[in-house]
Amino acid sequence: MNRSSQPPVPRVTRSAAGRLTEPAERLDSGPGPYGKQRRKQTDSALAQDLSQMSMSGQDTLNNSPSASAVKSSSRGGLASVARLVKLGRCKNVVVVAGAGVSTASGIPDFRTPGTGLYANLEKYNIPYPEAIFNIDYFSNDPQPFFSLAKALYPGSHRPNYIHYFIRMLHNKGLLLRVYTQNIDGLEKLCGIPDDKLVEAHGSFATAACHLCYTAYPAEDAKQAIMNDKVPICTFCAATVKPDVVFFGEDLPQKYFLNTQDFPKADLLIIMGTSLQIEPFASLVNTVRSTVPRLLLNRNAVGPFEKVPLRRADHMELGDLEETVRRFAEMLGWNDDMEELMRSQETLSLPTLISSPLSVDQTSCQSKGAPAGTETSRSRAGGQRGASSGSEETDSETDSKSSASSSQST
Ligand code: CNA
Repeated sequence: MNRSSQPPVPRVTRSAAGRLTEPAERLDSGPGPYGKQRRKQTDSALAQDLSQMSMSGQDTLNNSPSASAVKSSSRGGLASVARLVKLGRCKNVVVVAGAGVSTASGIPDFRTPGTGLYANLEKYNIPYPEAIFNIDYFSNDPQPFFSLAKALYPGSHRPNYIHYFIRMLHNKGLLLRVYTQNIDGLEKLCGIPDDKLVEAHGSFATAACHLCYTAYPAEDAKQAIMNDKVPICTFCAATVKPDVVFFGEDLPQKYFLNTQDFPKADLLIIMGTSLQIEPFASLVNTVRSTVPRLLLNRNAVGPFEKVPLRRADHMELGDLEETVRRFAEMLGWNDDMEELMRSQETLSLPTLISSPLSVDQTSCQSKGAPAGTETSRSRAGGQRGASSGSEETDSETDSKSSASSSQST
């Protein structure tokens, strides 16, 4: 494909640290993928990050950041935010969601010790956790990702209370947008309309050749993957992949709504995410400093690991579903939630896979251009630039986000 003829489009890629392309280095760094040396690097990177971000004269490094942050967590923060909502002060709520939102639906997250996918890698036979979303690794061996895809494909899981709470924010006219890193489609399934939803890491709703990007019927890709077959592009014979965004691939154009939404937000709710993946980790810093940020998670993450918290920051640590139920109660939404869930759960939920394209089942849609692919993508190692105007952080597994004004590869 001749990329130079394409008009410049802004790009942000899902983080793909240099280290991701060097699994050997990871494996060398200790006994197994999470060896001691690597752990140490992480801690020092985090410490450096914290020292760079800390306010002058304030020592953030004397204590473990998480422990300190927990101490400074505003007890009653949930009630304070509920009060603001009830006073009508939060009418443009932005939600940032991660895998912890769906654990109550029976889908494991990545990083929870014991149950997270990263703790169960033997199932996927991969050398290091992020290989499962590494496009080069996929190119050589798609099976690990396809095994995971079989578990995540929409259809076998139902939205839970937390998804419906986000939907209720919409029903109440308060939701500006939900930015989810999840690929399970449960936000859509619980009835959050498309225009309120940014599935930043893509979804299984469409599929395309991972090499030439030619669209492929999503239902056919699903059938193949569920039957342990590899869907093949008949145009170039490479492997077809659901349009889930891998490391180094561009996020959907819809993601750029964040540049309008975050400055406009009057409440940011961050739920069920470790904020380890860029650009999300930095995105939460792009609301105005006076805007309340509410973290609902099992543990402190991202900027909430740093003390002191912003004055408008609140976090409520614990089981997410339990916390969200309490939040709904404080808001006086119990009855509405019950009714919404009852009405939705009795509906037969629609399928999330788009209808097969009208082409031969085994062939790609057309020769040449990647028609119909929602996500324009680049390979790892493409041009990197500044993230979307936010503070930059460096995380253990993932590198900075990148945006550029032109296609570069
Ligand atoms: P992560 O790194 O696994 O972090 C999840 C966070 O949620 C952790 O901080 C957990 O402590 C917290 N958490 C999990 N369960 C609960 C609970 N019941 N109550 C409170 N807190 C809880 O996942 P992220 O979303 O931060 O990472 C982004 C990745 C994960 C995205 O690229 C996703 O594609 C990917 N992922 C998605 C799914 C899904 O679609 N359901 C599942 C697994 C991984």
